[in-house]
Amino acid sequence: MKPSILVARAVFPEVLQKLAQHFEVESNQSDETWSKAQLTDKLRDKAGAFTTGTDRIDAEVLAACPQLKICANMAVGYNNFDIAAMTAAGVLATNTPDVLTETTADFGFALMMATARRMTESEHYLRAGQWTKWSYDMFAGSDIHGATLGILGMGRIGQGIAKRGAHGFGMNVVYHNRSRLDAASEAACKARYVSKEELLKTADHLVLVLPYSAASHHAIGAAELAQMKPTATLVNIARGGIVDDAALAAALRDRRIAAAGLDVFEGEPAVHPDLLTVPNVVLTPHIASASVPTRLAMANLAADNLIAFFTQGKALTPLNAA
Ligand code: 8YV
Repeated sequence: MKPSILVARAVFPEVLQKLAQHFEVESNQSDETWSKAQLTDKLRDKAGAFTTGTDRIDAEVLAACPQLKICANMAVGYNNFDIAAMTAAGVLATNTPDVLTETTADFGFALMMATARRMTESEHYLRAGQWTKWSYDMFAGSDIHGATLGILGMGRIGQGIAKRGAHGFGMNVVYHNRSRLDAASEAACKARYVSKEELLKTADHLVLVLPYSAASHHAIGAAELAQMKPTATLVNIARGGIVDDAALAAALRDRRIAAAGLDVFEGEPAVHPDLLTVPNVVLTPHIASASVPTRLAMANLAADNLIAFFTQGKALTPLNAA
């Protein structure tokens, strides 16, 4: 008998077909939003799960699902998983590294440019019929080329953004990370390691690409925003909760920094109401990895993790040693 799995969210039909060759699949192609109790109920008799960042797997869920052996996340980030609880329960966790690096770095760079050059703010103005004449300072923003690019979190995506900035736009790249990169990686990115304080003080454009954890909760709050240049921009493509969104909205309103670009939010899909009222912020709905080829590659890697685990006893990109 084929093992039974749950695909918790809608996914590409071809990926579902591939999974159906190996598993009894219960899927959610209508993409209903399940409560934790509903998710737990659906997982109760399953050996595997195909999850996304919106599906929380913690000790409570695991306790109700003793047959569960693996959860394959279609995301590189995995803060929806309680890895310690999964390891304790003998449940393997996998994610989708590498396949989304370049696409997400492209988006981070695009969001930084849109933020610095006030693209959505000016589009709203045009659409509202307010554009009646040219003026010397209309939507004048800040430059990208030659500016100082600050990166907080220098993993694969951070390095991708650094390379775009250093090699494509002649930016001066500084970064801060839990651990310093080796010399060869720093040279490839033309990036200089600095303290968090120096990063905040010197960046013209600060991009956040660090994973969410208790340690990175509100890594950018009122105190950090106060250290940034009043002309600086801030981009968050990492996770909601890394920025204190209320503090950011206040800083944007008072022009304590120039602008922000946000793809992720605390408590998303809800967005802090104050962010919706300030003009100097570009807002996108968590789409940094959303190119068609990349989303397909992510879905295939999550599916291939399930297939490899059940057919060869070994997943491709494991996160724990369950
Ligand atoms: C996903 C992401 O779209 O990979 C990640 O960590 O944030 C995004 O690429 C999202 O998490 C859906 O699972």
